[in-house]
Amino acid sequence: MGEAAALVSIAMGSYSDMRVIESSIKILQELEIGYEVKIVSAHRTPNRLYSYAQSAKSKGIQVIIAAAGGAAHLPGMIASMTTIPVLGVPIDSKHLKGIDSLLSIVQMPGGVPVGTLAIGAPGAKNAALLAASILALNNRNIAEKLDIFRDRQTQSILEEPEAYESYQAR
Ligand code: RP5
Repeated sequence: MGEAAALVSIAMGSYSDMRVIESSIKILQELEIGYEVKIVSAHRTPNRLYSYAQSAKSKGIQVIIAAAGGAAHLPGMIASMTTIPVLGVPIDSKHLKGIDSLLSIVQMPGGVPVGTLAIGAPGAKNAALLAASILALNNRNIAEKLDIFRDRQTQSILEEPEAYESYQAR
């Protein structure tokens, strides 16, 4: 997916996580960063998990976004098998509203880090932006696009509430 070679790989535990991961994809597309999306379930497809994590580096992947819900062991398991930075997105699960996912992902014992983002769509959006920041350290093109994104975002926050009506009508 994406025109360019994938630098970011998104792994999600289930196709049902796609509604959250759309927020990552939107940002990666806007910044024109090559990406791939895979469904990798730590407990339902363990063999796929192993080959996914162990082959990521040789495929040229530089950042992994891993989204999972419930007893969300996917990001930690991926991180255990690669030194590529892993950004964990806790899915806003049905019964515990993502608190389960958040605690499962964020509480990694010292030694194998997972950079954990917020629960749900805001976390997915920020995971993509953080991936872009990491890539931007060695990629001027991405750095410029990220600066433009930030400038536009700043411009979209108007000082006077009344100004929003005319701004939104543009
Ligand atoms: C996790 O279980 C997935 O990441 C998903 O968030 C959750 C529920 O999966 P489904 O029952 O929708 O397949 O593995």
